[in-house]
Amino acid sequence: MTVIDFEALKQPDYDIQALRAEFPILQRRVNGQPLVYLDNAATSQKPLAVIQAMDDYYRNTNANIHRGLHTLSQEATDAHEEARGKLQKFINAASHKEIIFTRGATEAINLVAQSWGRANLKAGDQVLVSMMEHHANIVPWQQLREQLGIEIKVIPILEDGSLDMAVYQQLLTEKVKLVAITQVSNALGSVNPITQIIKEAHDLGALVLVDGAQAVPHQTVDVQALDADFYVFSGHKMYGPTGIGVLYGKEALLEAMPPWQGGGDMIDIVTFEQTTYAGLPHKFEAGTPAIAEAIGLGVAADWLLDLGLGKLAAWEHSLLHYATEQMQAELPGLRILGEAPGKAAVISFVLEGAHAQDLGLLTDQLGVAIRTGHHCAMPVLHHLGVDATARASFAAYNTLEEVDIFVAALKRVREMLL
Ligand code: C6P
Repeated sequence: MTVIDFEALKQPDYDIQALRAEFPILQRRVNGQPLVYLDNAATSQKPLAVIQAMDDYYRNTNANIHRGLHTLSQEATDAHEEARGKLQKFINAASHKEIIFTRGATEAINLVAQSWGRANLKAGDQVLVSMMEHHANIVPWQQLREQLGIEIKVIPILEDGSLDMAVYQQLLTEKVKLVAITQVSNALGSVNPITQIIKEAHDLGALVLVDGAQAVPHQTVDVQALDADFYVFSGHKMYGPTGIGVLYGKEALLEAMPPWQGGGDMIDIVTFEQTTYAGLPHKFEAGTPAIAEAIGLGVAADWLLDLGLGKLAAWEHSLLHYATEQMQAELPGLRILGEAPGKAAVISFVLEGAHAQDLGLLTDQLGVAIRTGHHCAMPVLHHLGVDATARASFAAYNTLEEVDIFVAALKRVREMLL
């Protein structure tokens, strides 16, 4: 078991009360109790910087982009493209052309499946996914399987929830054209050795799509250092707004891919006979985009970089270790799913005799927000023999006191239910 340094646990390396003050929602009460928000893997709360940037955009700039010469349209276009530059910096992409705005990680994966997949895969080609994927990184490949007759192979996990790298290496044959894999599991917290995964796939000529939805809020991501071919994430899990996310793709790959959706903004010239398309990144951004959301996400990316992801992650790990220890000490019949070394600050658990749904409902009565259910990762839960878990997931603004409230709430609920 992990040895805990309680001195190191006491304080994060930043002023957490000042940080909490940046999140208005943390002041509210839920069911008469102060809110303890531990559902950060589902969506994080938003700091004032993000809220104010979006409010300011609608108050002072709102216009459609790329369409008008008038001042507001110019300003909105500039702000939208500036946001793209911030996201480029956030993941260290080589060019702004490699940052495609999407509605989120889900849409980004669907884009790759339908554009790159349809253009490059044929019957019998294999896509490797892992047992711990979110449905967003399973279903689009199944749809492609129906359309093209490709095969999907699944990399299993070990008992502690880490990826079975030995089987990965066996599955990695020349039939594999794409490895589509999550960097961090939302259901188990496992952190996959993504650099090694990418290198080994590339050695055999396969491309790699990384689902970074649960990684970007908690660790620095450098897509060039990773050598990822595609990297996807959602804004709302990294302190940004909903409705916006990013598909990163290497420029040469994106350049060669056909557009996915057709419409305004993604074209060069349209006639009834023929249409030519805009260059990157606009080729993949049909229709009026989520302008305020892109601006908000740009601010969130800068906000995270300014704070320092390393410091935030160190504190989240302290919370993870403290919560794990407290839960193990206080809750007989506890089973934590996912205990891979170096896991992210996510605790998925079941309590003997208490249904996950009841845990979620009753802790909510005590002001504590956790997620219950299958977490859109049904295959891995079924593999581990459960239909549902309760899940607490931590963010930079959570405190040790909140962990205590959470564990006390679980204790009370357990007593009520048993
Ligand atoms: N996981 C959770 O509670 P969207 O919905 O497109 O923003 O993100 C989808 C997604 C993709 N991959 C991973 C690893 C994810 O965790 C998620 C979203 C949330 O765990 C909502 S189901």
